[in-house]
Amino acid sequence: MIKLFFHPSPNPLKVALFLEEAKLPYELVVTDTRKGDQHKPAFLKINPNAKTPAILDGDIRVFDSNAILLYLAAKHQIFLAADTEEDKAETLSWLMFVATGIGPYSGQAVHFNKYAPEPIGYAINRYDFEAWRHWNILNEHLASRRYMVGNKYSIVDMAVWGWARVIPFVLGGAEAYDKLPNVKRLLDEINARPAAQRAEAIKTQHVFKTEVDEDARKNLFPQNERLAKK
Ligand SMILES: N[C@@H](CCC(=O)N[C@@H](CS)C(=O)NCC(=O)O)C(=O)O
Repeated sequence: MIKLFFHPSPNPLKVALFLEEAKLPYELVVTDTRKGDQHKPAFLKINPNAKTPAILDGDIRVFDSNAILLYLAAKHQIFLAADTEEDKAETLSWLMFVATGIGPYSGQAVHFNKYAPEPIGYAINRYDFEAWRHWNILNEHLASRRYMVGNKYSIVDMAVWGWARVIPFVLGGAEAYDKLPNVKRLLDEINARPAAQRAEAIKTQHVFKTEVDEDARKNLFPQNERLAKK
């Protein structure tokens, strides 16, 4: 059975959504990043990058959320919008766009707005600007199509969903959805799916640390150690 190493954050939720949609049996392994589970040697063998999500599929380990989506979709031939060469190219392009743009810029926007030890105007402006720029590109893309690729609900929509759920947290409040109506339409459609509701409910069925206290900051932001030594 697949083991899913999970924390209720945007990237792991994409994979939980896929597994729920595909009705693949899986065992959830709580990987509480606020408690430092991502740095444990046993987990680093599964994901040397010390982040969630990761999966074990038998003896095969896969890490990085969009790699997991592609691996599972290809293996089970499900939720791949890849009927044509053009759709395959679009699928890869948008999956990489989410992995290298939407995720990191949204994550850094949150970091500098909410978690940096001191406010740094330049960084706040840069990441807010880039996060908005990436989300606006998705909004524009979705203006003329129901789904991200090929008129089909696919892993690309699941990848977008993981982050679209937290847009208010990333872009400064729920009003951000008013400026991204096409992204919001896709989000609402996926949120209405029972699989999305089951994926969201995982956090209520397991215990995860909720406070970002000093210990959690040490686990999540190890770079701060270097500041302390200066
Ligand atoms: N590129 C990775 C990024 C994974 C990532 O940043 N995961 C976050 C949760 S969304 C995490 O585990 N953070 C804990 C940490 O940075 O220590 C992916 O898409 O899976």
